[in-house]
Amino acid sequence: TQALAAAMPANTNKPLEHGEANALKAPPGLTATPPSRLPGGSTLSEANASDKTGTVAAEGVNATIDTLDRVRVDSSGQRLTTNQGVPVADNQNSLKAGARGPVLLEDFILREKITHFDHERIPERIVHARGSGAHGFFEAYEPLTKYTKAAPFQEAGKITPVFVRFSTVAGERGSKDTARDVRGFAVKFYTDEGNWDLVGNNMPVFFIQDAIKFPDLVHAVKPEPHHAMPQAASAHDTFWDFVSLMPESTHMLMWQMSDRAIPRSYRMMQGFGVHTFRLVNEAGESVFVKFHWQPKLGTHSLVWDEAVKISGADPDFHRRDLWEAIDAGEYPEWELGLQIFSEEQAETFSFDILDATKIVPEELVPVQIVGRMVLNRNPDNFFAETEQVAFCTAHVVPGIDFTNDPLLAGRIHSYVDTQISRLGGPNFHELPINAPIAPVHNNQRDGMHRQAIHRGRVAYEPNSLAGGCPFQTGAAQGFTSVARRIDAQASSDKVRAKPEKFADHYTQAKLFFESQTPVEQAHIAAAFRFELSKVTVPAVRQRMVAGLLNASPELAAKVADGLGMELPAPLPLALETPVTPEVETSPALSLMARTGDGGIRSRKIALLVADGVDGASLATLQAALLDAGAVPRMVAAKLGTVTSADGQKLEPDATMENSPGFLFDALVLPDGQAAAEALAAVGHTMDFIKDQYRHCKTILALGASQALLGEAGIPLTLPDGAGDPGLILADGADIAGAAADFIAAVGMHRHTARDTDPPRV
Ligand code: HDE
Repeated sequence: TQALAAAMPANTNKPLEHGEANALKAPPGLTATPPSRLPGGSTLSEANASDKTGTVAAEGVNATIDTLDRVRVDSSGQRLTTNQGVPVADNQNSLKAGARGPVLLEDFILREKITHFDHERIPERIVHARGSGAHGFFEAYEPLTKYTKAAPFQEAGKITPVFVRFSTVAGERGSKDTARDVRGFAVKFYTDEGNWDLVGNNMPVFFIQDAIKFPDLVHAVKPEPHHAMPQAASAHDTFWDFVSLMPESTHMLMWQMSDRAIPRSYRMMQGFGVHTFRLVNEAGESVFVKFHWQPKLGTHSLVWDEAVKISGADPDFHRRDLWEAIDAGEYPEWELGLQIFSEEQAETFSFDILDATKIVPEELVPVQIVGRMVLNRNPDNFFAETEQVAFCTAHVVPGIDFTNDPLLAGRIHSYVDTQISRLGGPNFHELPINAPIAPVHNNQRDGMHRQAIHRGRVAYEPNSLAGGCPFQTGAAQGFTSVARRIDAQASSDKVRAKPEKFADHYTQAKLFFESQTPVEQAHIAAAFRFELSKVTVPAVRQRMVAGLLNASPELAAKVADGLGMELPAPLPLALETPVTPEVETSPALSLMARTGDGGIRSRKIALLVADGVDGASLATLQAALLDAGAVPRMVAAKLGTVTSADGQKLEPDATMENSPGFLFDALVLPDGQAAAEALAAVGHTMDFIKDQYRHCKTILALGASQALLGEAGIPLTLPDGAGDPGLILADGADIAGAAADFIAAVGMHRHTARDTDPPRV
């Protein structure tokens, strides 16, 4: 069984969660076949031997796991020992001078255990403290040798192992997942030319243009220093004080106030490298590049009221979602897109590509899809992997290079620096999760926690005593920086200054707002209203609205109205001549641009059950949902057997108390007169239905349970009197038809025509 379990990345106990079709089938013997997403049906390992161990993995084994095997510990069947390997006879009683006497200093077993415990914690990340990680692989679709010699892009089908960590930014390590915040999207590629870390976010721009402002930004958004509040929130005075004085933040604020800041799932958000980078080919020629990750499941978000409620009922909402999906073999996948452009092109743009508060609109440079990334294995140990992983923007490989973006420059310094205190010294690259699969040979020695045992007496270069090894490769093989003029605009004096185009703070903020659908715009306005309503100093609110006036008078007016204030005069502009942008709107900036294939795979659906529920129609619905890849859950007033009208014994998965309605993507109210009456008597049922309705989710009410909608005060028509496509009422006659309608409606994610401010229910 152990060998079988090790051979399968997914949890064998859970196959049915995602439908029979996805169940892991173990052929006779122990050669299990994990669900494979690789072309030709081969598994990762069969197609790709592990470079680190140099062996071809056994059939069905993920080669990227092998490298960590030497440090994996499984204690099943083992005796308990001290850290020195000494067997422990009694782990319950300390050594005492007599049963009621004092504990003895001699008790090395007690002291070792307590001492280790006393030092279990390491400092949390100064930002992005809360995160979740997973292993997987990147697969190139086509060789990109024309543009880059970077190892992952050299051949079609080439696989590079990755470890990815998603995070929130402001909250501490134990804070909630669904805060309004930017999400980190950090990818470590273990390439055969060394590690490449693409440390990105789920938004393509940033708050500031220069790294020198970063400590101020972070101090402003973190809990206020006198009372350490609020946790994981930007809705407080110091944040808005800072950003209202920092007009370059306006574009990023639009993104942060949009629904992108409350994703439905890590699996359903885009990722961006943010800065402009360079790709460099064998000939040393370089082009500019922007990196984009596009989720296969489409981009989907929560709504604010839902995010607030989830943070109470399940602070681990995103962590759980990622873990459960991978555990069940429902591997999240993203495609990597590149915007590639030349320096000459860049010079014609109305904005500066070195400015991280600007995007390159896709209308100017289309996104070219070059590969995909699949996350197919959960970590074995959160601390050893997700907590100790150390991403650094300085980790680039031959074929990838930096630009002069002044924000990037600070990052190239910061990440390595911060790991030295967070991970306790300069050898954090030796931690298993950080170690490259490419061999490491150099003359760096010693330091805290050194693990490598270097042989020989030579630790310098040049040398003759070790035959000149390890030797430098020269430009043909090794990393070389692209030789470019320091400043294309030819000013080479030392200055503390910025390029002129950096002073245009509003054109792209406007572009973003104008590119949103009306519902998204309404959510942005509501988010500004909510956040600024938490600000206690009216002058800060006024200054912020004065800044917004320069980006969108319409938005500023809405926000001012929402806050019950007069419109102030706009903030003065830093740039005298207005910029003429290349495009006025860019549809790709809307979350609606990429909603996925309309499928409902991995969506959690609640089926409310009580004694007397109609068993046959419930079973038909459940089967249809499983078939579509969804995760149906029977939810009841309390745990314990529920008996259907036809006498079947059902075991609910959850209760309305432990899993309230807003934790589910959609709701089924099954048929059965007695069940509907029993549910109507429970207040939780009403909350369940109201939240589903308010959050614009699909509700299917069958037969007798339709009465519950009336009892919960659900309007059956939209505000304009039209029918509500998210409310499906059906009698018991055509369950299969009702199931199909329901699945199609859930595939629309939300029914925003129901969305009013304030909400009707
Ligand atoms: Fe970071 N950032 N950052 N950042 N950042 C860190 O590194 C920093 C910025 C991002 O899952 C820290 O290991 C500076 C932009 C992610 O472990 C630290 C500046 C973007 C993660 C740091 C920025 C990011 C971090 C804290 C401005 C998107 C989490 C702990 C110049 C492109 C990685 C650590 C993980 C983490 C510094 C701005 C993304 C302190 C100085 C822009 C995803 O080194």
